[in-house]
Amino acid sequence: MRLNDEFELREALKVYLILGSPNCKHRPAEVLKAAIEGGITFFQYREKGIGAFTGSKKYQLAKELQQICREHHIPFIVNDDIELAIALGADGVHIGQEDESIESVRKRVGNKIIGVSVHSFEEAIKAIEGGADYFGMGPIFPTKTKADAKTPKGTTLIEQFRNWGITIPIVGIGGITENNAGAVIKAGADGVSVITAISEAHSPKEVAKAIRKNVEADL
Ligand code: FQP
Ligand code: MG
Repeated sequence: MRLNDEFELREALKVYLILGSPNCKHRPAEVLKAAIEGGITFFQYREKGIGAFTGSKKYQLAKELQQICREHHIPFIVNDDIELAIALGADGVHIGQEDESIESVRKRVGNKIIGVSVHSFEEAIKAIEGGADYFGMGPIFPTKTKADAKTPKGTTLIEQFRNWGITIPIVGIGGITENNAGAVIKAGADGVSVITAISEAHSPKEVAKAIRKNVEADL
């Protein structure tokens, strides 16, 4: 799947689930399947945190989740691990400011989707010049998922980017739930990215459904 057409990518980013084995109380494959039933539109495999798989366990889980995404036509993105993304033939990668440079990643992945975490105007300009396909912006709200997360900044920067005429697809991330997803979309984001609200939900399907509904309502 190649989604480099900007309109298609923007559409696909509406409800972006991220997870890896440390985020899931139940089998990650089951959480992903339920979330797909509920209406998620994009997926990132992020195997990070306490007890995170490495090596062949990481590869096997990635492959299993990729297969599920394929069956349901959900783009499959790999966080940080460019080598894994290439080995699997993933649809794209997500990189942050502390990861490999966009230019170098672009050379390695060709026309795969490249998402970049952005926290300022300067980072945004550099990322656009480097050929980023979309931005992940946050943390919008407080989060416990990422130990090294920055201070939550709300939706102000997303609003400012849109006022400055930055049109690149944006997803908000960090502490997003069905109750605040709409505000992120109203600020100018094309989608919301969610880990805990879905991965730790009693019913990932119902939460995914509620988030999708609220995003659509405010788009
Ligand atoms: N936005 C997104 C996305 N995905 C992410 N993984 C991040 C932001 C955070 O490198 P980074 O990226 O700052 O930290 P980590 O590698 O620990 O996730 F837009 F996809 F929602
Ligand atoms: Mg990263």
